[in-house]
Amino acid sequence: YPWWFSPETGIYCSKHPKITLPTYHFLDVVTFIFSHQHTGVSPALIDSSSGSSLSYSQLYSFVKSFASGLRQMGISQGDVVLFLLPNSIYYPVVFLGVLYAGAIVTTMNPLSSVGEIKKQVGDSKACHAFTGLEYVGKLQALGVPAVLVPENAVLDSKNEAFSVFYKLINGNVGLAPRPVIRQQDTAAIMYSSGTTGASKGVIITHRNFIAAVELFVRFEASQYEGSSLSNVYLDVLPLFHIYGLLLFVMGLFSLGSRIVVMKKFDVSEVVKAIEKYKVTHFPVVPPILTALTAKAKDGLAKQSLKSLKQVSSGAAPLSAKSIEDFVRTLPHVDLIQGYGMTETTAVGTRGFNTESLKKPSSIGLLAPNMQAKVVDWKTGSPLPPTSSGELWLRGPGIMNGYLNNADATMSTVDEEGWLHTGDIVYFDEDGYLYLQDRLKDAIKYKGFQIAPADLEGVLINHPEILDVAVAGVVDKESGEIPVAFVVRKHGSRILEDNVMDFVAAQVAPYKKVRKVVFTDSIPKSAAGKILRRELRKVLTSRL
Ligand code: 4UW
Repeated sequence: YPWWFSPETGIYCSKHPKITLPTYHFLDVVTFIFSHQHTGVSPALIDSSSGSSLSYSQLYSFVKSFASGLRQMGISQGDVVLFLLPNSIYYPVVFLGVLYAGAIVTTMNPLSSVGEIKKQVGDSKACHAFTGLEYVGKLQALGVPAVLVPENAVLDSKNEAFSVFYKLINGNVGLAPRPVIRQQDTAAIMYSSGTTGASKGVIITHRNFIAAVELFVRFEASQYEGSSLSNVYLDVLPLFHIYGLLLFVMGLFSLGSRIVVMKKFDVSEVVKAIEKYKVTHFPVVPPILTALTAKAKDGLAKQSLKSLKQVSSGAAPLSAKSIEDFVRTLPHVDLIQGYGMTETTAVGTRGFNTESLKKPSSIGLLAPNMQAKVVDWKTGSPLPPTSSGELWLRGPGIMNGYLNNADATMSTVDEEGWLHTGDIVYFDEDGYLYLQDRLKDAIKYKGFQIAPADLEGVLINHPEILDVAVAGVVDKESGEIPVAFVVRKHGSRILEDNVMDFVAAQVAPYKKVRKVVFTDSIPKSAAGKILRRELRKVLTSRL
């Protein structure tokens, strides 16, 4: 066997050299990030539509002032603050400001429904919120006090509605004492459904974020020649999700790279932004990659993408056809894949621009300091390279458990510290990983997580539905779509549209049920657990 696999223990270690992580007990991720890079007039963040920007020194000073202001406002260490915010150049300011004040951020999609927000506020015990003008009504309905964050630096500076925000970023840094923050303290509560059940709060500590910045973002940059100062990244990924958050709110600032922030994905706007800001790096999810490839087939658009050096894709499977198409259309751009989870603080695997370019369908090599096992999910025995099984991960990115849910924590992270990912993978003979299937319930719609149990919880409240199950089915455009299997109550005549509208009124748009199958019974195990793989099989054969 190769040196990175031990047949005695069944443990795979990373092929990368081990990295020393900071061991100081008292260290927060904000101090860590800015200990690498924090001054200078070069832009840290640029708003793609208006071109307005924040320099590194502005960013650092705003973050410090914000933190101090928050404490004067009465937000204390350990308080939880909800982010119902779209992407903007101020998102990182507010996020890092809250963490620097010793408080905790819980993020969510700003398009979430009032019901979904209520649930998360209740579970996370958020006492304050940051939001945009478009979304504040939903928080008012719930009585959660909110500070409005501007979206357009130029237009909004004169708007009274943002006066608290402007006071916070331009306040006096020294007024409130700095809290003492330890690496082990909670920094964020991100929501994910994990392997089964409804979405749960993933507890991420300062130590998790520091490790992730170091092992994922800084390590990757160290593998390339030249300075990361000249790299320009385009951010269309949502900052409320771990993938975008780790890169664009944390890791890249420690490298001094430039980030162009786009509020919402639009392929023509993307092409324009890449040309205008000479973007070099573009992290995406598969549907964005496909759209970019299609656009680049037009020679003019392709010309505009000259500056692009690397596209990295993750969060959902990339089809062989998408890869082939991309490589043929944009041969000058390196395509790599990465893999991570909310529960691993995005640390997992990444491809590199060397030999991995010859393996574009691989999700890359195990990150430094991480260990893995590939486990036969029927027998529980660990498997050697080239055999597929469930991926288990262990290392410094692994979450500090699920909030208020000891059972889910115990069934996800075992007593030896292995996180059972619910993904089916194998290692090839060179140590590259390939993701083959998902053992868990989660549905990935355009890279967004949807917990079937969340939708089932909504549907079962329909007065004419007796029983229900939700499963994902492959979809060409979005990767996967949620399908509801519905058992109607006796005498009910509800139709597909009634069911879909019922859900749509209660969930964020990306979570909508997109197909309904009426059935007489839901296949369940003896213990009453829904057999989702069975359902998926039924559906595949029906279509
Ligand atoms: N191919 C197929 C992939 C892949 C994948 C993830 O929403 P979460 O919790 O988290 C994410 C994180 C994505 C990510 C992190 C760091 C990174 O470098 C990167 O690379 C570009 C991406 O999506 O969902 C976790 C689940 O999403 C699936 C997989 O099932 C995983 O358990 N997933 N990456 N490249 N599927």
